[in-house]
Amino acid sequence: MAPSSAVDYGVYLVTDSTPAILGDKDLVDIVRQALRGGVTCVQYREKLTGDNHAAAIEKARKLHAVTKEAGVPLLINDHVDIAVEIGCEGVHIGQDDMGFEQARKLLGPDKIIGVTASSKEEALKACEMGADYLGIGTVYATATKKDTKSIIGTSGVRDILSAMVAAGYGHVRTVCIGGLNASNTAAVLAQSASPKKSLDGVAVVSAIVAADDPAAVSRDLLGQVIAARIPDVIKKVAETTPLSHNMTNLVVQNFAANVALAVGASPIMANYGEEASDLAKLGGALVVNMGTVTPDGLKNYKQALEAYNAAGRPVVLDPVGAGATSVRRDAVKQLLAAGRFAIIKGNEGEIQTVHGATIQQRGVDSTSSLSFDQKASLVSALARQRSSVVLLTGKTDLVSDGRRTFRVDNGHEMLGMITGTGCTLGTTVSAMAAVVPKGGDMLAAAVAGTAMFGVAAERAAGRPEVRGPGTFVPAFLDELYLIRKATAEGDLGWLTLVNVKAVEVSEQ
Ligand code: 3NM
Repeated sequence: MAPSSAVDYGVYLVTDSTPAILGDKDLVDIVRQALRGGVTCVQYREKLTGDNHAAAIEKARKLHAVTKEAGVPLLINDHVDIAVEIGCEGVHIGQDDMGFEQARKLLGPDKIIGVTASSKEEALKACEMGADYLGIGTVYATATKKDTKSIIGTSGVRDILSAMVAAGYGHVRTVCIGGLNASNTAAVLAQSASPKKSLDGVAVVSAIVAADDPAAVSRDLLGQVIAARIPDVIKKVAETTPLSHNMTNLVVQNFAANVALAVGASPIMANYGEEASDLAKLGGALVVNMGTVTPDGLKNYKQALEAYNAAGRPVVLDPVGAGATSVRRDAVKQLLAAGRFAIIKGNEGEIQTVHGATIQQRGVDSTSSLSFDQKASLVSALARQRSSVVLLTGKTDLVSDGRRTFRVDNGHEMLGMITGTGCTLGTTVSAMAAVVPKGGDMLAAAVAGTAMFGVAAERAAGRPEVRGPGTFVPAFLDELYLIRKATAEGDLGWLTLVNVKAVEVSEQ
């Protein structure tokens, strides 16, 4: 299980075993379905009456077996003793429950302790004590919990987030709770974001537990949560101008450098591996694009990959034409053996090749033989195989980290009429990868870059002066720049064009 700093609080399921919500369904089965849909954190919440203590421990153990298999933390509401007994990942305590310090003493330093907060004062007190995350609420009145302290709405959440930043607790994770569901999550996340801090996710009870299809609702929520992370990634690129080190092919060097500048990164097109150890220390990211691979080039890529891995900085692999020749197939094998890639980006044939299939690509063109479901399974399988985020480009782009898989339906056919758009998407994504903090969400960075790129293409193609590929290129650069600038200034209107959804992946 990941350390507590790497927990994803995006879609946080809180259980409820009361007949009004659970009905006659089996809680473990509901949680299993929710995990399949993409729930990222589970809290077991049970009112103990005195004679159901043993049954609650038994249920907690069963839930823990299911969450462990999914690689998701299980937290216990209130009952620290149950968390200690079953050895799960932590607890959630209210302001009135067992004191924080006592809980920390019983659980030890590595377990997660979350605290409920409904005011700035409560939030800051919990942060001061060392809470790993806050459950902020109640956002909206809810039939699930009638004894809530105060209904604070999204403006109340925003005030708490601002107060946390002002007090130096901007790093403490947060979810909000109360009346959240698939129809209001995107709006709540957008409205509650303060200029310097957004929520990490939403905590829901009835929206999932009482749903006819808990997996489908969880997937819907997951798509909204990941989409809500897009502006923060782009804003951070705009604010920090990260280095995008491109070892790329002869065809796209100039275009890739211009795209890097437009999205707010600082490009360096350095193909000499010897330079990488110095460049890797500058807080950026590397793109290895093997579009015009040579024996010398391959040696340089490997040297740079090792330097960036050693510095703990992300590397994007763009295995251009991987399935076109035996030389390229071998180059992919050598690169995969030489180090770790944070993101692997390619078209269908390239991703199939990286996954180990022997297919014949016609040059750098994409083959197209897989169904949508097969592509979703492929990206998820390769992501797990390589512990990377995998981005498969096409009319619909697919992005996966092996547990969460998304489709991005943005872009325009004009992108296929000019050279280097696939390569420059790699550059864009590298800029986004460069701003992901340790333990942060690399998948959200890849989704952010992909969505920004696709929306810029749509807006460029729609401009009156764009009459074909020649006029598209400058308009596209302008739109990347304009989206970056608007996002940095807090103007997020373009997000209405973003089309990102979580998808179901069948085991194949
Ligand atoms: N805690 P639903 S509100 C468990 O405000 C809980 O602290 C709350 O249920 C708080 O998602 C709540 O069904 C119930 O609205 C939320």
